[in-house]
Amino acid sequence: MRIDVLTLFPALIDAFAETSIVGRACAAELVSIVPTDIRDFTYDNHRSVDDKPFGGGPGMVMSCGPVFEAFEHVVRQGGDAADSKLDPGSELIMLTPQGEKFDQTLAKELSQRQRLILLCGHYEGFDERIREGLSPREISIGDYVLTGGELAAMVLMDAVIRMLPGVLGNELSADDESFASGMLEYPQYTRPREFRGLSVPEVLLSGDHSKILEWRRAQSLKRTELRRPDLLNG
Ligand code: 6GU
Repeated sequence: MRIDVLTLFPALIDAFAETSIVGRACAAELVSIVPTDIRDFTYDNHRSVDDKPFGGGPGMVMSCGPVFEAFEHVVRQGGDAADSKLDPGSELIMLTPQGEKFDQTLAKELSQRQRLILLCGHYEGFDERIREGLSPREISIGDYVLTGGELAAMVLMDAVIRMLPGVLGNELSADDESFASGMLEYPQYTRPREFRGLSVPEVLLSGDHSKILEWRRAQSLKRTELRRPDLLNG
C-alpha cells in the first residue's frame, strides 16, 4: 500500500513513518508513507497557503491553488492516470471534523486499497471548492476539534497499517482484540503470578483451554455490557 499525505507539517509524518510498528512496516516495504508539503506549491513571496474568508469572520481558510496542485502532483507521481483522476484502488480522503466518523469497520475497508491520499487541513477550514473540485471522502476521528488534520491522519494510518498482512508479528492478534469481535478485550495477565498481593485468576493457570476460552468470552461480554453497552445493540 502507498499512502500519500498532503500536509503543512511533513516532519510530523516523517517521524510517525520511522517509529515503532509502523516504522518496521515501512522498512519492510509493506507500506510506503509519502508526505508532500502543500507549501511547496505556492508561488508568492510569503508562500501563503491560506487567506481571509470572503464575507468576513474569524480565522483563515485554506486556499484552493496549493491544495489542487499538490494533489495533482502526487496523483502523477504515484502512477495514477495522468488526467488527475484516481484509479479504482485509490482514494482521496480529507481529514475534517465534518466527515463520517472513523471506526474499525472503516479502517478494515481502507486497508483493502492500493493507495490512499490523505489531505490534512489547518486554520478554520478548506475553501469549499476543494470539496467541489476534488470530491474527497471526508473522515473525522471523533467529536472534538484538533488544530490540524495531521494527528487524525496518523490515527487513521496507524489503524489501517496494523491490519495489512505481515505488519503484526502474530497474525492472530489483530482478530482477537477489542472491536474486531464487536466486544472489548478480556483482561490479560503476565508474570509474575503474584504481585504485591494481587494474583492471576486461577483459570488462566489451569492449562484447560476450553475453560480459558469460556472465561475470556464471559469477561469480554461483562466488560462490554458495563463500559460500552452501545456496542452490543445489534
Ligand atoms: Cl479529521 N481534523 C480536525 N482538525 N479535527 C478533528 C478531526 C479531524 N477529527 C476530529 N477532530
